Amino acid sequence: MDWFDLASKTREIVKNWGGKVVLIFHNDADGLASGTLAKISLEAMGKEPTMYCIEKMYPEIVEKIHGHHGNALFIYADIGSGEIELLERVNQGRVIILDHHKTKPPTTEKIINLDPELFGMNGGEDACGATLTYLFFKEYIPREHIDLALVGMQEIPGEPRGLNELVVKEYGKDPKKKLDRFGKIPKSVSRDLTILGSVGYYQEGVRLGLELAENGYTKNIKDKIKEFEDRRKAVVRELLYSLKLKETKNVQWFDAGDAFKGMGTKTIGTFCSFLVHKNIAPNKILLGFMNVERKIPKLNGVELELIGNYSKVSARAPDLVKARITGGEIPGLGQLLAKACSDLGGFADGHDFAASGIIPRGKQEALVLEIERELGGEEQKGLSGWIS
Ligand SMILES: [Mn+2]
Repeated sequence: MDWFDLASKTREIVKNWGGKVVLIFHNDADGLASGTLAKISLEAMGKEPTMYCIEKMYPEIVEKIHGHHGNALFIYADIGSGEIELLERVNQGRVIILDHHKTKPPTTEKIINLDPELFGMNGGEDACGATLTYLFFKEYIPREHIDLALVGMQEIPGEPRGLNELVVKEYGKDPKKKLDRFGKIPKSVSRDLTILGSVGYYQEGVRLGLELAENGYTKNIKDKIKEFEDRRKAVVRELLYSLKLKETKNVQWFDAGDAFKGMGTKTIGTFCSFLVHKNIAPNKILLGFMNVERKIPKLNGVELELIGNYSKVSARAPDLVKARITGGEIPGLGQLLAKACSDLGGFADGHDFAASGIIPRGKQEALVLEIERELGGEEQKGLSGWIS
């Protein structure tokens, strides 16, 4: 069955659903665009979705959402497709996934996975979450909100391809020009949504992001974007000034602790992406850690809080590490981190040159050792013997 056939069959399930509907979406620009498109559409269908905006698929959080809402219809937008097994374990209702990350086919018909990866497309190139959500709900979406798909696809580099290209054709105007509803080009709107949802995650940023995506800019939204970004930049300046990288044979790392407190965990990734182009060792994997806050920001759902204390880790590959990965000498960072994090009771995903994960707090140095072990079967020296 092709994507559009499954989408229209699945749309019938949503239309005819008599019970509760729960909408779970990611907190980056594509996630907020996807969440908004789904919310508008469900409301147009006469449904009132209970909404959760999450940064990662924390098993304990996903479990709680499903435990609380039981036999509801759960719609995942721009998140979820990487955790099919977790969803199979916790789901007691129906699940529909509109996501484009690496995935696998579900083994139960209670879960419908519309990830383009399962339809011969490349999720990292041919579609974004907002495009999938737009195409899925199209008949319920006001014509002008097609711009949210253009905003969502900004996370994918290069010219639009596959389903994204299809939506751009349907938009019918120059996709690089200012959008009527926003008065800005898609890239700028995407940047602003990222600041609201990711930097402002713990400070009502998600609510403001949804408001921006649905209704456009207000003075308050513009002020908040500036305030969040100014604060983030101040923290970055402070960190750059005080930063000392610890080093082992293949890894260089630092722990930002609570420096980014009040901001979402994407901030550590953004900081590492910036640092990787600075004067650091070109031949060692860069790892940055930060503390994860326990409380998940509340929209209209139940209170959610992480049970454990966690650290977020971001991994980046400087030039010589990229060469080692490309040459097949060492595995990609996504693979490396996924193994190391899961061995320590956490989880991770990502690409060859950039990846991120979650580990129980206190295991930061253990993670460095785990990576060293994976990379070379170094004899165990203990961390102190490696720090230079
Ligand atoms: Mn996305």
